Order: sequence, then C-alpha cells, then structure tokens
Amino acid sequence: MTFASPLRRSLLAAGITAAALCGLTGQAWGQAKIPMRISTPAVPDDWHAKMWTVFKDALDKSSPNQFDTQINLNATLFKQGTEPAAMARGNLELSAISAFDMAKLVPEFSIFTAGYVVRDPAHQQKVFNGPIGESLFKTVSEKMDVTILSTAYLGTRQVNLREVRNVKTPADLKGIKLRMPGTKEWLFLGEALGATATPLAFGEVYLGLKTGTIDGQDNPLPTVRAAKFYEVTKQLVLTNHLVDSIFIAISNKTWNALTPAQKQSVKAAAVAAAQYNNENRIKEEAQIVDFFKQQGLQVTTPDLEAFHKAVQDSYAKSDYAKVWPAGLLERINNTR
Ligand code: KDO
Repeated sequence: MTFASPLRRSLLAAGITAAALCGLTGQAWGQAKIPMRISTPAVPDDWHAKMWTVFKDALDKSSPNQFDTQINLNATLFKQGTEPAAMARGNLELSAISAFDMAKLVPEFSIFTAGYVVRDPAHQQKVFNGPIGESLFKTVSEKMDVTILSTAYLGTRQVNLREVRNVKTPADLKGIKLRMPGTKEWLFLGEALGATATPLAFGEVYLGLKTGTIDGQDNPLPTVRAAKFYEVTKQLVLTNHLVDSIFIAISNKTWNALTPAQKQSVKAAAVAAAQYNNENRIKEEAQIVDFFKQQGLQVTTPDLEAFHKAVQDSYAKSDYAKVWPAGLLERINNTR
C-alpha cells in the first residue's frame, strides 16, 4: 500500500473521492483511453490530412481524456487501399475511404466511381446526406464492417501531364500512360478517359512523373499542389471528370463498443472535420489555377462535351452499370 500523495491527501481532505472525480471527468479511474488510430495516404499539406487535427481537437474537447487519437499520414501505417480490411479486422480504428474502396465489396457503389455522375460538391453532400447515402452506407456497414460518419469532398479530378499535349477529346489521350490507383475500378476510369491506365500507389506518383515511368496522373488540384506534382508536370487538362469523395469511416468493432454519448462525440467530430475540409478545399479550388500558371504550367480546357459523352458511354456499356439498382442513376440526377 503506498502512502497518499500530497494531492490525494488534499483531495481526501476536501471530501473528494476517486468515484466523484471519475464522475466529473466522465472517465473511470485509471481506465485506458480508447485508441483511435487513423491511417491515410494523404500528404500533410492537403485538406483531408489537416481535417484529422480538427477531428482530434473536437473529440478531445467534447470527450476529454477518453480517446487517444493518433494521426498517421503518408500511408505510414497502412498502404493505400488496405485500410478497409484493416478496419474490418479491428487493426485500425479510422480512415477516409473512397467510393472505389467501397465498390469492391458493395458493387452498386461503383455508380460513384463513374465520371460525370456527381455534378458538384453541393450535389455530393445532398446525395450522401440524404436517403441514397443512408441506404448505401447501411449496406457498407453490413458488408464491410465499417460505419461511415461523414462525407468529405476530395475535390474535382483533373488530368495532369508531364509534357504539353493538345488534348481536346479522349482520343487525344491515346497511348498516354495515365497513373491511376491500383484497382480495376480506378483503371476503368482511366481507360474511359481514353488513356492507357497504369496502376501506381499515390506515394510513388511524384517519382513516376519525375522519371517518366508514367506520362500523367489525375487528382484534384489542391492535391496536385499539396503533393507538389506541379514540380514534375507541365500541363493541367481541366477535364472535371470526377467530383470525388472521401468518406470518414470507423471500424464497427470500435463503433459498437462506444457509449451513446461517445458515438455522438465521434460523429460530431467527423462532421466538423469534413466541413473544415470541404470549406477550405472549395475555396482553394476557386483560386488555385493562377498558382499553377505562376509555376509555369499550361492550363487548358478540352471539349468537355466529348469527354462527358465518351466516359458516360463507356460506363453505360460496362458490367458496372449492370449492377446499379434500377432508377438509382435517375434518383442521383434528380437530387437537387
Ligand atoms: C489517388 O491515389 O490518386 C487518390 O486521390 C485516391 C483517393 O481515393 C485517396 O486515396 C487519395 O489519393 C489519398 O488520400 C491521397 O490524397
């Protein structure tokens, strides 16, 4: 038995018991904090990396001493694309996952991997925060064992080339080795754009562009800036081909073990994080083209009608469209 410390003695003298203290802090005496390991390939200067600090701060404020939030950027904890399986196994608590990650196990989700379906960030939020999102996220929870907490706007994907090229239609991208993340749904998008889709992890893109193992890549412009791809490319082709999302997801093993109050705090922190990301990214996208011009890049606008038509035709004819629930595309289009 150890002797009472001066702090403990004064607390006891004041009539404050350990139990009362626990009640005050909402934390059982000596109980370990709940680990919240986060893994993402995002680079530190990108909004969907910075949003995790917003998440952590919000959670620490609403639930002091209850969670141990650990942010791991640059895919240092789990490789890009392996996060959903890690969360399902309970080896990882949180990540931001893509529609492409979900389409692997929930095939109807591939509707959101198709180019030119989601119109803009506002449309995206309405779709995923309404009945379409609710029903799809229920299936995601059942099949992937993760709960989607909020939808963040990753940005509108554009084509970014190593050498300047006259790109008006998808035919002009013929033979271009366009890097895409390494799943078949991503590669299909690259091919639908007219290019030769080449799989590569995000962390290897900079070097691939520098050395010429790839001719280009596609990403939203804030990511082109944050990952410094502009240093090793000469052109941006504003195809606007995918209004992309990244979904803040938590392992069901963690989620189901939380108290209702903790669930509320975690959900609110995820909503605040997505909102921070969305506001900043939208603001940056509106003014970022000038930055690339200053860096010496050519910024060109192709024949968008030609891109829309080619991409939409590719998807309409594909096996992906066969598993899209009847009427879903119309419901998405009619969401305003
Ligand atoms: C990418 O690899 O191009 C991509 O933009 C795909 C997204 O789903 C997401 O994984 C993102 O990279 C990373 O978060 C890095 O920004």
